[in-house]
Amino acid sequence: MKISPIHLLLAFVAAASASAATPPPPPLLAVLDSSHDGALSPREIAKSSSTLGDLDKNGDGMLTRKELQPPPPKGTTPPPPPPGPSPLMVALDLDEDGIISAIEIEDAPMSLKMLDKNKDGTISPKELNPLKVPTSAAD
Ligand SMILES: [Ca+2]
Ligand SMILES: [Ca+2]
Ligand SMILES: [Ca+2]
Repeated sequence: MKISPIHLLLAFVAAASASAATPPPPPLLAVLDSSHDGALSPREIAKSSSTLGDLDKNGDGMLTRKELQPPPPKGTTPPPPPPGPSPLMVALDLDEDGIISAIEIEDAPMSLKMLDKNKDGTISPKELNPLKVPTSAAD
């Protein structure tokens, strides 16, 4: 296939902007990580059910995509959708329907603990982004 200069330019701009600015944290993490250290502590995991419950604006007991991803402030362009669901969403959305139901909210602490691969009780940034962590094949 033929690659036109404009495609190269677009790729360059995308790469440049990706490296220049750190992307905003995934909404779910931003909500659950009340200490803003990028990791979920045992306490943050334990209260995840009530934290998620607070997001349920219309009180129907479940979190829809709209409630999970609040609209950006006026005057700003919405960020492009992430390439895939965040590991947090994957962990919480047990039936993969894109909605966190009442049962899934209730099970949130248990679901989150599944992400704690090294069982130290804290979900580290690495554990939240397993795709970005290179596997140590050299070991
Ligand atoms: Ca935290
Ligand atoms: Ca669901
Ligand atoms: Ca951990």
